[in-house]
Amino acid sequence: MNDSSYQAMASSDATRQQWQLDPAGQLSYWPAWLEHRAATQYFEAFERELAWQQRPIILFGRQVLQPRLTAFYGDAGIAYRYSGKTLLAEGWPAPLAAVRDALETDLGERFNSVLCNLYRDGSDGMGWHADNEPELGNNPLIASVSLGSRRRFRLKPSSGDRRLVLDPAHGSLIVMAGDIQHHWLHEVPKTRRVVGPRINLTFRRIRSNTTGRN
Ligand SMILES: O=C(O)CCC(=O)C(=O)O
Ligand SMILES: [Mn+2]
Repeated sequence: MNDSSYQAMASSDATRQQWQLDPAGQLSYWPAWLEHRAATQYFEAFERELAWQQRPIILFGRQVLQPRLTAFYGDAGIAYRYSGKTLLAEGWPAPLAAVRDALETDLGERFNSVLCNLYRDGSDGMGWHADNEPELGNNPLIASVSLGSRRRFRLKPSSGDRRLVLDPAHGSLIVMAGDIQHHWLHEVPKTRRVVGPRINLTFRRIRSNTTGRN
């Protein structure tokens, strides 16, 4: 991680780096969570098989298309609401279920849904936001798997101009946990660099109760 001089690393070993963030929240990064060959096979399967769509969102009161493709999967009946739309999950394609199972084993957490993003090139991106939809509960644990080209992943405190910067590797895993979504925003900025496609999978647990209770 660049630009982290102000931010002490809580621990680091051969497989994982971990930060206890100030003001709050935990960030962990496994640079090689998946073996390179397995990561490439997953990338190819997901690029080919997932039901990618460019969806409309409301931005500053106007409807525009998201600058990336997305797909949503999960346990049948799980609903995810954003920007006035509801996506309904209809089950898990086998390779996505395999990644979910490996995450559940490694992290000791359960995930009932995954939001998939395909950044086709440098003109695709995702603006500053927090994963704070009420149906995720108060302090969600988000497991984010990156495949394909490296893109910048930046975090900043909700107030202030500091930045934490990661360039998540092919087959890497980022976990955001604790109260990070209350205090930090994250983004994948667009870039003028020539970059190939990147797939990111954010595994989440949506609570059936959508009033914000855990
Ligand atoms: O592509 C990424 O690394 C981030 C994706 C993300 O923040 C999200 O899906 O909410
Ligand atoms: Mn996010």
